[in-house]
Amino acid sequence: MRNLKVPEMITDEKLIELYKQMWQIRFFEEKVDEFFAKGMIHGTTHLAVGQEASAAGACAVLEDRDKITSTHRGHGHCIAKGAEVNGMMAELFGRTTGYCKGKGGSMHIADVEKGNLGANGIVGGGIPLAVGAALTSKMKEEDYVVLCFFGDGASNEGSFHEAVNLASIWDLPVVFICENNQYGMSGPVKEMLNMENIADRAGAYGIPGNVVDGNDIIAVMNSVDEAVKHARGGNGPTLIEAKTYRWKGHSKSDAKKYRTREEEKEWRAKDPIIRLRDQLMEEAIFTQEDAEKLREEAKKEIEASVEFAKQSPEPTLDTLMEDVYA
Ligand SMILES: Cc1ncc(C[n+]2csc(CCOP(=O)(O)OP(=O)(O)O)c2C)c(N)n1
Ligand SMILES: [Mg+2]
Repeated sequence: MRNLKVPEMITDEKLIELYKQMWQIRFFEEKVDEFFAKGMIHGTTHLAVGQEASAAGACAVLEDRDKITSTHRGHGHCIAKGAEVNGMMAELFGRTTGYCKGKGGSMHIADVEKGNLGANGIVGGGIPLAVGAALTSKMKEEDYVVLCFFGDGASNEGSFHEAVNLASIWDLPVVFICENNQYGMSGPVKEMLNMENIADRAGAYGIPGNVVDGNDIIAVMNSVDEAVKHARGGNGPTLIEAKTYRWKGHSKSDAKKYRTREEEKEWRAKDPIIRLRDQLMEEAIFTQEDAEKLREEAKKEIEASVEFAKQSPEPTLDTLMEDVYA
């Protein structure tokens, strides 16, 4: 297809859908930010504004039967793996129509039917879970691949090293995708790692490693597609590092004193959504008008999810102990 080299299952229609999906993620996060500040969303939240391309691009090349594990910054992963935004927003608002009937919040959203094994409040916690799911796939011959999202900070957890090693020696069908957004809380990755690329850690475990521009959805798709094929073919895991940036603070009340406004500006200029828009316009896949319409549609859908959440009931006191223990 023209100048855009994309995996074979990615049609023009899919690219257009992905453009809209990235706006859904962006608007979802903006709304969460707004209602958190208004005191209508409780607990805590971690927003992935700026990181839309790694979530949408990586999930785009998966089959429905494939699975993902997510992180504390997981709203984008959820949406990209097919979650309903109404149920997600309702969960954040603590309403009974939410994914966990309003009792879990941001870091407990899972959607097993869609293959999303869940967000995780434990940094690095999803990595062994992904490897366990991949082991299940292999032992039961279920032919699904597991895509494991985690952050740069998580790559310094013991769980990462143990899990990647096991996946490697057992040739498990898992793709590790590290979203390197340059910080783990206030810790710059440059100070937390004595190497340029996290993907180079793949060498220590004898698996392929690949660095991609995490703000380029096309690059993410191509890299993940190759890794998924490698995994499905019985050749074991790959470690992909998607270099990106989180536009917002780590979580609530972050004054971002550990970085400069200039740096933020530089990364905002690399907006992954605008980048795809320009590519699709250049390739005449859609017009500026189409792009604007899709953006508006995404915005309306997210606004509707807020209305859905607000109109949904809160759990009653007598359900306090329900669904708490399995
Ligand atoms: C095991 C564990 N240690 C520490 C924390 C506190 N914590 C929450 S998020 C975070 C930073 C994680 O950084 P990274 O993996 O780069 O993900 P990002 O927040 O940048 O998406 C930390 C230290 C935690 N939740 N779990
Ligand atoms: Mg990080």
